[in-house]
Amino acid sequence: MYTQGLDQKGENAGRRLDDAGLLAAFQARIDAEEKIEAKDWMPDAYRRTLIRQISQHAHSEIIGMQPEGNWLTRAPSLRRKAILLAKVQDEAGHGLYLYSAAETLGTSRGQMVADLLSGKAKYSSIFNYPTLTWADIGAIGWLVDGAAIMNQIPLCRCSYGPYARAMVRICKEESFHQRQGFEIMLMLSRGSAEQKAMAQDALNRWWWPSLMMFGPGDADSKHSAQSMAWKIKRFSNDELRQKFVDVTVPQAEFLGIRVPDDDLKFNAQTGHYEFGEIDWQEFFDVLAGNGPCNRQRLEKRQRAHDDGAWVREAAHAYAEKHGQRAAA
Ligand code: FAQ
Repeated sequence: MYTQGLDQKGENAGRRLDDAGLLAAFQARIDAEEKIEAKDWMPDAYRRTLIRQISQHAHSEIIGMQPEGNWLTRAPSLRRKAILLAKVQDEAGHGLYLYSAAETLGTSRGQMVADLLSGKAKYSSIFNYPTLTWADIGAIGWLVDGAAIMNQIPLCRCSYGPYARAMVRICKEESFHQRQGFEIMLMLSRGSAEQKAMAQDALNRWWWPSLMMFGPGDADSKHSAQSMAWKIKRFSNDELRQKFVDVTVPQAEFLGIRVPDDDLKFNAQTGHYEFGEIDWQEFFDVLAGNGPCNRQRLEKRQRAHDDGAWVREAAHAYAEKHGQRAAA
């Protein structure tokens, strides 16, 4: 019997139970592929890891609306505009599911947003790059959503139930996003010489940052070993990056555009593409807040948060009024 409800807020103090025994029972559940649910006992470090990862994932979805939102008014047709609007709204929905999943672990949305705005919590490096042309919207759908799916399909089997379940719907929507991005790239690459050049330029600028989305190489990934033992992560950063390259290079060939990597080659013996060295200095610079758009993204998020203060106040007042009525 597991100790449900013992540790709902992550406060292990005061328990007169054998930690080693609890930890062993917890790991046995993980090893048996049982889902851990919100009220189950869990080690504080497991809880903290999930809050970190899920909240950063939520922040990525929310900040990720900005580079695409930038093109809503400039989409080349009404059809494209409607599709892009739906996609950007999906990303907002993903952010909200994920904040809710993180809240089941005892944190609050207010705290998570405060950590984002203060710069304490990260969001995906990819969203610190600018969207300069319409082809960038195609490249984001194709590459960024493509990388997101590669990373997130295994998260549907994550050991923490609320996160795993949220990922199922998110992955379905991301698949639609990836298709719409690829379709934009297909139209451009079958279009005029200028359109094809635009598609190539977008691939040139988004390829390497997309590979960085998977995180540092395995040797530098400080959380991977523990997260894999807890079955939060099912594959390492490098394994997922390799899968992404293997799937995406033939797609670029189909589009007739060139992956910007002189070292890229197919190894018939391993069945995998070998690719060049990632510029890790660029990755760590972006993480440190020095990417092309870091400041702009956070400033815009802060402004939106300030502008929305009246909505939060009204929602609180409404909830309070109804709470009082229910109590009366
Ligand atoms: N950017 O030890 P690891 C999307 C940090 S959603 C920024 O390997 P971990 C949808 C990492 O947090 C995209 N930071 O860490 C969409 C840690 O720092 P910390 C987001 C990164 O957690 C599409 C440190 O480096 N997806 O695109 C990055 O085991 C289109 C050490 O790294 C998710 O969040 C990075 N790229 O593995 C929306 C998926 N990589 O926290 C709009 C869930 C690493 O100690 C438009 N997350 N870091 O300060 C994950 O799977 C994992 O958290 C990883 C990192 C794989 C991202």
